[in-house]
Amino acid sequence: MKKVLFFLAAVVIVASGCKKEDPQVLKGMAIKKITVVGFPSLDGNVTWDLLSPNPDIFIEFSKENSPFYTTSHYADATNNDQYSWSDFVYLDDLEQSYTITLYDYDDVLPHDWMGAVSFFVIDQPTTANTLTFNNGPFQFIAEVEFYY
Ligand SMILES: [Ca+2]
Ligand SMILES: [Ca+2]
Repeated sequence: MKKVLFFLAAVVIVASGCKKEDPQVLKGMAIKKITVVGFPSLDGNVTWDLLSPNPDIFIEFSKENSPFYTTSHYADATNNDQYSWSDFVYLDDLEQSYTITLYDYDDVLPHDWMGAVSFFVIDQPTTANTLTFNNGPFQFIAEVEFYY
């Protein structure tokens, strides 16, 4: 009788093991931290603002063309410094492109567009912990985690 019970227990363990989801199927990428390391110092030929000339930078996440997350802004940013946001943002759509846009926060809307990078999660190297993106002078480093 003991042998039979052991056999049954072993069957149950094997069966429940088969129910586990395939760990190799990518579900998305979490951005844990973004650090802006460069941006255009001028808005064309003029400063970003009239009174406090340096830009007041923040980041907007959008999927296709729909924004879904916006960070706080740093006042009067300069290219001598780096600016980080430790906001967790989940990118869980593998079919659509995401865009990360840098803006200069303005009291009088619209905010000034400073640069943007678009990408698909599935095009990113899933073994990476940090990814570097750039588009012209706009450059940032993202701490990421892929989840399955
Ligand atoms: Ca401005
Ligand atoms: Ca300013």
